[in-house]
Amino acid sequence: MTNASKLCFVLFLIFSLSACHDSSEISVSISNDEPTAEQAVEFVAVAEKNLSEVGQEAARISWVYSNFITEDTENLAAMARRKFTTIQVEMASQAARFKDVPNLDPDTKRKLGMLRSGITIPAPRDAAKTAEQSVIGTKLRGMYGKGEYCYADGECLDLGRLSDIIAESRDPDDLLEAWNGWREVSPPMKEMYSRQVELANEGASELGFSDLGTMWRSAYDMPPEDFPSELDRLWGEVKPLYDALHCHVRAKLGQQYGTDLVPPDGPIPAHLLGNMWAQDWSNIYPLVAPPETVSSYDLSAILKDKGFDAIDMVEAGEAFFSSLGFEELPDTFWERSLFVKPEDRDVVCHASAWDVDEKDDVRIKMCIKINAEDFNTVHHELGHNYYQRAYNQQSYLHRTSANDGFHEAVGDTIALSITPEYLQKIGYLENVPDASGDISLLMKRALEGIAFLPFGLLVDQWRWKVFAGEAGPTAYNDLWWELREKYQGVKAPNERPDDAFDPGAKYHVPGNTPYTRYFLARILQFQFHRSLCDISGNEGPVHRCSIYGSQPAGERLNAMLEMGRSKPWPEELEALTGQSTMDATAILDYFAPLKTWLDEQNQGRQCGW
Ligand code: X8Z
Ligand code: ZN
Repeated sequence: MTNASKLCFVLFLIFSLSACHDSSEISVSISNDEPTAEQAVEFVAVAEKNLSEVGQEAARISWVYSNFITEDTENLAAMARRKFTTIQVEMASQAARFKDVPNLDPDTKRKLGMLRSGITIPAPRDAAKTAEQSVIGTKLRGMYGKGEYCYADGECLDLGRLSDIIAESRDPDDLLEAWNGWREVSPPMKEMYSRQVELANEGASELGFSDLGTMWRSAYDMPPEDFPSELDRLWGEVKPLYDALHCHVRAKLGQQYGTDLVPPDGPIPAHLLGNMWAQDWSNIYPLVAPPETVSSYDLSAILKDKGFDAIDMVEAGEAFFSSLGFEELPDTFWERSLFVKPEDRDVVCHASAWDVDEKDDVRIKMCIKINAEDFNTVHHELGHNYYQRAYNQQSYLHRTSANDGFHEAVGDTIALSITPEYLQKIGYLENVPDASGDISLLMKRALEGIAFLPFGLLVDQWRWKVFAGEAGPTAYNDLWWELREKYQGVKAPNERPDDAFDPGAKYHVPGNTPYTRYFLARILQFQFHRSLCDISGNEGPVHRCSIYGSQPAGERLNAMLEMGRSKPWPEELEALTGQSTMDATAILDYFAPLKTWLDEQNQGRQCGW
């Protein structure tokens, strides 16, 4: 199973299993003699067939649970998760038997590796422990989905409404209450989370990995011990740009809120950056914007003025992919997706994309708000769906992305093409801003993409240390803030309570979704964009390029998407970009004019924290 390489779009897969399979039915009979290469091929085929069947049932159960969180659906989801994990672990253990068989063909060898290491949350083979782990995993997800904070006047707000306050309010007290309020959801998760870590580590160890972190790092077509230095290399390349943005933003926040609250030489309090996790700063654009140019525009306002609803937003996304030559989404996508938060029940609102039948029953699940941020997220989710449909001819283990960062990067690549020229072409904008508006445009993009980079990195830096046993439950929160300060230069706005479990207030921690993929995606999306712009014949600056309507770009993108995971990711990257390594120069070149502007602004300021 390739869960480690799949993503929140297939989080559901770890939830279920059809009741009609038990591990004896899916084993290939092997004698006690040394297994042969032929048996390995046969084993992989049977494992793929069964995991695929089971996965499809899994998808349906998890879909219902995520769209309708009740005691009963939670129970069903936990049962399904237990059965599915059991099969995954069984397949992984059997795969280990074949790994040193002589004369294995490279593809089978690679698939055996995927079976062995591709479980996002392995369980110990002890049935009671598997059951315990499944209940914990399901409960944690539900606790996050149902989370809300009740104000003294009795009004209770969910994450969406609390996030609106963080995005819009400029009153530090209101910001602080919303920020703290959401973090009351997670302390009850801490004990369960730590037990989950114990169990998953035991499962990883039974499969031959030192801990779950090593298992996660094994999914990148390179030795797991080399992966962290690859991340350090990329982070080292982009850090100067992040530091310049941080310095400017901190100075502007100091002007807005006063230097008592925002000291000019220290980390920025995390509640002032316009996002619940300070991972995307676009909502504070008005506070940090370059002096207004006549040519600036506000996409959120445009969408609202045009009277857009959630479906209009998704249709706009589909139209973009259609312009590249991708087939329209099937009717079932429109019938079965969740676009709007239901009033009458608890759902998991965190946006996700689903591939229920591994063919064309693709869907998104999202509580869409009419603003620019969600316009981007719609494109992000659709990127997953188009990828899923493109690789549906591949065999089961190859029906995922080249590495998990690729899956996250596709829709984000398309979102870079939402330029003023594009908005004018489709009738959203009357006049295209001249070049004097470029710094504004780049600032908006940087508040989203550059601000995200250290957060994208640190979530798993935290988890890897936790999985490695370097921090136990009493040290979880301190380690979290140590890393947030180290990488992001942000700090908790107040002393954290003893029972705080702030990592649990981020979806991917209770949801157990690996996070490094989003860091990789930020690097890759600019590499993809640069290449697709070249292919589309763009001659201007890359930040003004939109590949909208370019069939050659669409064909080249599709050629990579269709490959799924059939080749090591460097080969697939090369097929699209001509480069076989992840390369931060694309993102740095894209933002070069902004970097020059930021350096000018920062003259005389003390940067760093
Ligand atoms: O979780 C997501 C997507 C679904 S795969 C909405 N993202 C990360 C997050 O929200 O934290 C996209 C950006 C990073
Ligand atoms: Zn995603």
